[in-house]
Amino acid sequence: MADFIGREYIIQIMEEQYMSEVRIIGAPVPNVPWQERPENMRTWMPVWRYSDNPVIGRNPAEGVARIFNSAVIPYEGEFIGVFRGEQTNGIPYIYLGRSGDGIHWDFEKDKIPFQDEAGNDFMPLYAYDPRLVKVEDTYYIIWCQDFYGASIGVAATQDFKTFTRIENPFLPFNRNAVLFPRKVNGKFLMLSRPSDSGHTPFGDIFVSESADMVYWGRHRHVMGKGNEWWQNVKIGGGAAPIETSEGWLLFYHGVTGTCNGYVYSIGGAILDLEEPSVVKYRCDTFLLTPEEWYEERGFVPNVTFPCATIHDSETGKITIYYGAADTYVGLAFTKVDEVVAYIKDHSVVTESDTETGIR
Ligand code: BMA
Repeated sequence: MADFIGREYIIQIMEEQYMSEVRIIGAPVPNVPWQERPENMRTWMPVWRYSDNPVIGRNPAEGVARIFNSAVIPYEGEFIGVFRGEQTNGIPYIYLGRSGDGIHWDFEKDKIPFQDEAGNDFMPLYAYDPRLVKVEDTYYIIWCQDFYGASIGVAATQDFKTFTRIENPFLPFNRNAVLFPRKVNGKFLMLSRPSDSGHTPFGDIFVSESADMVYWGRHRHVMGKGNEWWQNVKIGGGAAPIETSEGWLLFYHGVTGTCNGYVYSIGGAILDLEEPSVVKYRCDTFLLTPEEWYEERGFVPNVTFPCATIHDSETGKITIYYGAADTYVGLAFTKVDEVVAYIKDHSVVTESDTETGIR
């Protein structure tokens, strides 16, 4: 409760100081990777790409053919990340990477060595699409793995040396789990996307809560696939939600189907701070869709898949890390006030977005 009053107070101070500007609530990250919006940008979107994309190319490490759909976080003044590395045998695994600037990355040679709580090796058969979120003093890695079918795996670390697997939060089939970066009303919150055993042709985002990261319940529907064509097949959580004075800013992926397969775009929504199953605003246009060669051409063409952001509360700068064409990692940039204004201007919410999501 003290924490909550503290936050209200911080938001109030921020609003007084910056009037109606939208503020990120969180730590400053003055070295957030950044490039200003290009003057000759051909779209009217509030998100623009890094001119030197992709930042991670093919064959980035020994035995790893491609790195994509990966998550990064500030750490000890620099950056650290968990990377989906597609090994040369085709099986995806998670590798640790470090970077001084958030753009150039060095990867550890070996997969992250997960152990169980007794200290025994406890490696998943495969692991993909990791997210990395700090809650209080612990870093959590959340990914998709086999649990008699595609499901969610979780591990905790405090030093990035030992990584302890904790109980799988949900039954199969499930993917795209994303932890919130702080407890809400004293509970951990996790988004997930229940699915099936294949390349699921459906899927809505739900939120579940837990007092201890082991037992999960109070499941609520957050939002379904949209009526808009770019997200009319399925959606899935992307980067960990960013706390702002307007609500939780969520970058997620939306999928449409074509005669040549799925197309993955990046969308944006703002969830209520205290009851995140309620969608306050949801952008009816994509924020970024495959357009560049590294998004359109690769192992799976036409995929932009956000898994993390780095953001600076002082300046409102947000850097989005996204997988491109299941082959590369790209960066895209936005400012919190610009992207929130755009989402609000283009917001279309349905009844299932705005209800608390229990039936
Ligand atoms: C999804 C996941 C993602 C991948 C996407 C496009 O089902 O497997 O890892 O980026 O398909 O292939």
